[in-house]
Amino acid sequence: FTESYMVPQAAQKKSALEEFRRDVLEGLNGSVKKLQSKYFYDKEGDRLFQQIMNCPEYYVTNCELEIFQQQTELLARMVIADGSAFDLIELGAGDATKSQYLLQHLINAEVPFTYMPIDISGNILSELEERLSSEIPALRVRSLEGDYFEMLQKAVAFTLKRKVVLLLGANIGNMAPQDALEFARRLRAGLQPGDRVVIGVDLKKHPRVIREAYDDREGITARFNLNLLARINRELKADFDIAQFEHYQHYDPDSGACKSYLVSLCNQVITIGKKEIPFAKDETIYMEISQKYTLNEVAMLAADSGFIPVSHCTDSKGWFVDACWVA
Ligand code: AVJ
Repeated sequence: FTESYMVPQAAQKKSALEEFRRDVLEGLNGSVKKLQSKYFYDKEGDRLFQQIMNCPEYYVTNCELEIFQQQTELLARMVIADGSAFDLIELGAGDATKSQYLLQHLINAEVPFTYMPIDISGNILSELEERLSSEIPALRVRSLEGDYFEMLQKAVAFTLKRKVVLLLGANIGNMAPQDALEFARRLRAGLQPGDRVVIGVDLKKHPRVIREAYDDREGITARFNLNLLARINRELKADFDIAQFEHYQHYDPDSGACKSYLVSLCNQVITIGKKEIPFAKDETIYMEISQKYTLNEVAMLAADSGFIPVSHCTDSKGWFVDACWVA
């Protein structure tokens, strides 16, 4: 039942490394230094993110998990809509822990559909395929490894049915609001009227709760951020002294921007391959945004990108929302 579309591995690895190098050098050469959070997830980064999800302060995953465990029926109704035939595409499926509740529910209800998980990690996809074929053997799976939009295009070309796109895990939060809007517009452009999106968004709440979720007492989030420097050292032949950088977290309740930085603890010059990058004491590297929204702002994002918000479910604390939009 399982088919995959994958790019030959060696070619893919080389160009990925070149792109990594370009992005890192470009990000560190500007007047304001920054790195891209999509590069957090190497093997060690995956492991540290697992640990973050187990931190008492990091509520995000548990909130959305609660929604998928306790409001599966409602989610299923979002997907089934008018009952017309559909296929289910998940952007950034990862290990699909949350969506698996929905998949199982739909299979139990004998709803016919193909599940198309899209992820940039081929490793994660093969593990997912294996697990799903043993845990939900009746599920048709067609996984797609690569960039969201490239693979979305492929997924859309595979099927004439109505499309339902899952974008869970507050992944949209890793884009600044303007980028999120552009992303949502591009997503809309790849869909037809009647297609749907189910999108997970972390909501504004007490600012301390948010800041502490990204600044846990055990320092795992700090290690998660610093790990990107270690990855740059290893993969791009650089010489960051990890002990000379410190994690700093900021949450601005007005804008809803939760941002993480690394701060240089001294004047230092870092070498990346043949390039030198000077850091002043107290200079920062902007690492990641985890943008928070109100329910109203989520509805506005839908409208501004050409979707109609149809329904949503929040967890029992009202901290997280899975919203359903129709194209
Ligand atoms: C994977 C985007 C959901 O922003 O909450 C967690 C990543 N970074 N702690 C988030 C993250 C630091 C996470 N998402």
